[in-house]
Amino acid sequence: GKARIAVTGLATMGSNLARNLARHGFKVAVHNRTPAKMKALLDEHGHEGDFVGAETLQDLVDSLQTPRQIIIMVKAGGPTDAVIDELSEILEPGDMVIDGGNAHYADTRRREAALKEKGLLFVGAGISGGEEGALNGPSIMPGGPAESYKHVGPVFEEIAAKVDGQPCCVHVGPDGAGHFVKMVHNGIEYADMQLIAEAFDLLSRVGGQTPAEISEVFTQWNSGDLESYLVEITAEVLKHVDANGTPLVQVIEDAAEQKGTGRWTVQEALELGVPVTGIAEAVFARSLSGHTDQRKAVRDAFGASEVVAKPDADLVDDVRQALYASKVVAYAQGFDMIREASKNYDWNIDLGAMATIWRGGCIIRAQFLNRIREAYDANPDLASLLVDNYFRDAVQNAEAAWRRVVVRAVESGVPTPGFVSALAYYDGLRSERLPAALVQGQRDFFGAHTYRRVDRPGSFHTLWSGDRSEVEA
Ligand code: NBP
Repeated sequence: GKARIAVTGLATMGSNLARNLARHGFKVAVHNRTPAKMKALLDEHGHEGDFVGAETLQDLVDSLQTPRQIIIMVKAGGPTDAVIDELSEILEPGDMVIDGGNAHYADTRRREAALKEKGLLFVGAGISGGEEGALNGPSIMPGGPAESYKHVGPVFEEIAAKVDGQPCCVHVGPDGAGHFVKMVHNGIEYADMQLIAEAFDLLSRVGGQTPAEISEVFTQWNSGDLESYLVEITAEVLKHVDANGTPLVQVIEDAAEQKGTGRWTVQEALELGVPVTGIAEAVFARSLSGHTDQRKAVRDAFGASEVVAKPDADLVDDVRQALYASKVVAYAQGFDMIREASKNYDWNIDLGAMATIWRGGCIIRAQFLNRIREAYDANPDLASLLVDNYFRDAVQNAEAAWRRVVVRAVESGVPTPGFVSALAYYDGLRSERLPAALVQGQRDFFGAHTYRRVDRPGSFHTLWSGDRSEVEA
């Protein structure tokens, strides 16, 4: 018989996804621009399931049941467009193209609209979990028309990670919703990693602990509120020594790279006007780390900062609480961003469902996401994750420790932009009055931008260069 589904693009992600499909009993047609990769997949893994090798896209299309479902797993950007263009020439109305790559959601919107014209269904699916996830169960965030999910949803739910028996896959919303949510997922991942790195830096430089000792701390934290994949792998990385017996973390170049989804998240947040300070600080911290010449110039000019270790009995637990509170803020900001985009594009995204499908398969998988799901399930209109009872109590309990840690960091010269900005965000939201009032006054002074008053309705302007009386604008 014909194949149930197809994968084109058989680099790491595509071949692992195809194997995952085959292992779950789906007959899967496979294709790669360079056929050697397709043949290698069949040679090495053909025994794992029912594969059909296709030399050309036309062969691939011919090998499928109708309506056809073809997953594209090629490099994002131009290569994805090239494959979509070619497919749209040979597919028939009702067929479905699924882009499982890391596309920008705006590209997904454009592609969906273009394929709709041709009677084709287009699904932009965010797939998280790297190569391991693709093979053993990723978190899948499919967008596209609701109708498309009827066909591809059951397949995706079958191959996705499962937590408590629930698949880490749900229809996110129309057109670019899936890729948008995947993008924010990656942004949150940046923030979470940065906060963990700051915790390590404090325990190392203020606490005077060795990487092996800090590894133990993270292992302990992993059995509490902070239990997560990222905390778990942090402990693994920290305890690893290289062939010379040196802790690996001490010999890895301290310049962090990025592929761009964190930057996209911040760019989109700026457009939407959502303060995702945790993600922004994480992206900028990576940029700063990469400016090695500039770092050296400033170290030469000022001398390298000397941090004197001053451990105290409370440091480890204070850092744990600061990490937790900062993490709540970073996730609150990320979910705010999804909510704003959902309103903006009419996506109607269920925030609790997003937390649910991130519990397994993906990089930010964590116990914590159960609490987020409960929060949004109890009240889908939460003004902020921070006001949910559980998180309010958690942040309130952590607040004193959080402030102590920020003070320690600032006094000792260990940069903690994630902890500091998260606290500033929290304090900003809590302030009865913000100095934004003064900013409005300044704007009115130099640009007659007007201001509103707290005591009566309307817009006002002070005649700053005249007699400084107030006029209604
Ligand atoms: P790559 O992103 O490295 O892409 C390599 C694949 O793209 C190969 O199959 C290659 O074919 C194909 N390709 C290229 Br390049 N240009 C093409 C063109 N013009 N026409 C047709 N095919 C073309 O693969 P990957 O790392 O497996 O990632 C696949 C997708 O999944 C990407 O969008 C990526 O961002 C996303 N993703 C990756 C990860 C991860 O952990 N790596 C995680 C989540 C998502 P060839 O063999 O003929 O050169």
